[in-house]
Amino acid sequence: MDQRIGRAERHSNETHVKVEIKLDGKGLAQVSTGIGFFDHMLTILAGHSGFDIAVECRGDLDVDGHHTVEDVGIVLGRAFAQALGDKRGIFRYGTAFVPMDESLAMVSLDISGRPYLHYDMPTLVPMIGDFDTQLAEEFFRAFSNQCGITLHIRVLYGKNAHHMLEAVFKAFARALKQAVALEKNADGIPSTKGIID
Ligand SMILES: [Mn+2]
Repeated sequence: MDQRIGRAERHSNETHVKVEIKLDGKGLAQVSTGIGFFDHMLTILAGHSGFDIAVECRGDLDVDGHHTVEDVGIVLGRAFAQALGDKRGIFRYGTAFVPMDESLAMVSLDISGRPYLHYDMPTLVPMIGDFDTQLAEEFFRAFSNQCGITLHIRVLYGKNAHHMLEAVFKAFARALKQAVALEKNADGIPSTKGIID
């Protein structure tokens, strides 16, 4: 089987983003977005999915982090879709509950071809370091829109915002890992329609 690798870049007046993702990797991350906590989350995404992820973003952080986080989600989603190709042989669904200390996150997703985001999160403190906590939702929406995944995210409970978002990114990584895994003896498209697009 060909290597499942995706590459995408996007240049606008607000950001310059370059992404490479290798699904059957070692969980290696090479990320640089200019936002420390966001780099931490992308590193976690790589480490817990087993994907090798390289992200380079130069964004207009003099405005705020919004364009940077959203546009990384867009480009990562495009690269992920490219790496998946026609989705032949994949498990398609993934669900993970991940605790982090007092917090518990659940992510359930379907690589369905249909973008959808359900995001249910307690109110968080506004900032973690220089990361605006509202932007996590923007990241997941952008990713889901670009690669056509149905994505349900919920933090069941928690107190510390860093723990809650970290649990979400870990659960997202674990769920994605399950969903892209190749099923034994399955080389078809995992849909009774015969396509996922
Ligand atoms: Mn942490």
